[in-house]
Formats: sequence, C-alpha cells, structure tokens
Amino acid sequence: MVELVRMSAQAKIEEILEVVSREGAMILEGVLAPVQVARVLEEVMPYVEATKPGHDDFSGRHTTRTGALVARSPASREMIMHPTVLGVARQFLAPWCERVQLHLSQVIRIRPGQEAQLVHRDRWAWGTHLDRLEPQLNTIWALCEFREENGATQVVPGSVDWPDTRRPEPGEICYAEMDPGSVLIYSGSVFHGGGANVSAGDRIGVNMTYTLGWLRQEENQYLSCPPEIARDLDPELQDLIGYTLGNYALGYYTPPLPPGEGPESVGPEFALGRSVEEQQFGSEELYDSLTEKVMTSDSNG
Ligand SMILES: O=C(O)CCC(=O)C(=O)O
Ligand SMILES: [Fe+2]
Repeated sequence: MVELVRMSAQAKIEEILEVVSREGAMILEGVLAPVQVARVLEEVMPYVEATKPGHDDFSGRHTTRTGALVARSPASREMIMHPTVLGVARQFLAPWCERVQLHLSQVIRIRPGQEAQLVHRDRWAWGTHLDRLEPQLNTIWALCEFREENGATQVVPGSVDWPDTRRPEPGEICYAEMDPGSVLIYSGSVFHGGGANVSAGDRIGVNMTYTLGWLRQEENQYLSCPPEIARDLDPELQDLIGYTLGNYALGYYTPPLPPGEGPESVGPEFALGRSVEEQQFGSEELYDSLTEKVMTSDSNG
C-alpha cells in the first residue's frame, strides 16, 4: 500500500525538500494551533458561504473555490509566510529562478456529493509547455479533518517523473488524511486531485501555491490584491505577491502621469508608496546574477 511521508512541524527544511523532490508530496503535521485554524475560518467563512459551486467537472459542481485570501484574511497571510513552508518553497524553486512569488490563494470546500476530481498535475496551468524544471510548490492546509470519506486530497507518491499521459491505478493513489492545522506539501509535478466526498459534511482546505518569479501567476495578485490594499502589508509579503521585479528586467512599470510628474520605469514597489531609486531596470544584484549565469556554460546547456 502506498503512503505519504509524515513529519512533525519541527522538521528541517532540508528533510522536507528531500521527500518532496523524491516522492512529490508529504504531510507536515500540527503546523497551525487550533486557535489559528479558528481565526482563519472566522475570516474566510463569510466569503466561502457566499461562493457558488464550480461550473464544470474539474472545478467541481459540488465544490466552492474562494480566492483573494491575502486581501481578505490577515490570518491566512501567516500561512503564506510560515517560515518552514515558505523556506521549502524558496529552496525547492531556487534552481530555476531569482525570485519566488505567490501563485494562488484559495479556500477549497468540497461538499457532500462531490465526485473525485480528475487526477492531474498543477503545472498544467501553463499547459504542457514547461519541461525540465519544477515551476511550482504547493500546499493544502487542512481547516477540518481530512479523511478519505470527506474528500481528502488524492495523491500519487513518486509520480513526478511520469509522462503526462499516464493515469494511476487505484492502488497507486493514497489520501492526504490529516487533522486541522496540518499541511500537505506537494510539487507541481506530482499527480493528485480532490477526493470524493461521500460524508455528510464539508471538507475545507486552503490551497496556497508558489511559483517562479518569471512565470504568470494562476491568480492575478495585482487585481485580487490591488495596490490600495497591498500597501499596508508586510514588505516581504508585498514582494511575494508580485510587487517587486521578477528578474533584472521583468515587471517594471511607468506611472502614466503628465510629463515630468512621475518617474520613468520603476519597480512595482513604487505603486505601494515604497521608495525605489529611479531606475530603468532592476538592482545591481539581479544584474550580476544574470550576467554571471549567461557567462557560464552550465546554464546554456
Ligand atoms: O482540494 C483538493 O484536495 C485538491 C484540489 C486540486 O488539486 C486542484 O483543484 O487543483
Ligand atoms: Fe491540483
């Protein structure tokens, strides 16, 4: 029988990375205290209750998906910024980028009667264009008990190297059963999907995912968390949702003001009232990192 590796919240980032790289997924137990879980639920449930179910089989006709969590839920920001989880995301993605960004924030509520979701790879958000790199590191935080009966996430450990066309046999699938406050950590390459809910209650989890700073985000953070809201966030979270350059020449803008009244080509931090030196492109650090890479034969394959 296949099983997911489990570790306590005290596990080291390197230990978690080793398992996620090999198996594609693992469970970190007891990361949030019951009081934190209660705070997240209190903040998000009014939005969740008002959310209509999906319109197709993939999003789930008995599943609700509620986003913009950075803007809506201060408690959920602590999940995104959790030192171990964010540390895993940063290190997992580091070989393929200079900066990491939030890809999406979403409460997924699987309601009674929901059938199992198609087992898939989250990296298919970009189609099948990306090859030879890991574009994504994902989490699903349990806000209630996750059991096979109520739709605990189906996961296929070890499926990271499978061809896109392969589908798992029932015996290759296991279920991310966990208690509230635990978190499933999985890569964009592992096959997984929401489970069927044959119980009488809702399964409520929070999907927070991270991606390379140079890829398009699944949830458009500039619209879900516009500058007037983002300007009051912790600067590290501002950077993480995308209000910084993704690389030396990636993501600058020009405030469209009358002649001479604003700067030319600044980083998005400027839109949040953060002082940025007037600059055409990014920092010296990003320039140096880029020039070093293009000068070495390694990165040119
Ligand atoms: O809710 C879950 O357990 C997983 C959902 C999922 O994999 C997805 O919607 O991409
Ligand atoms: Fe998924």
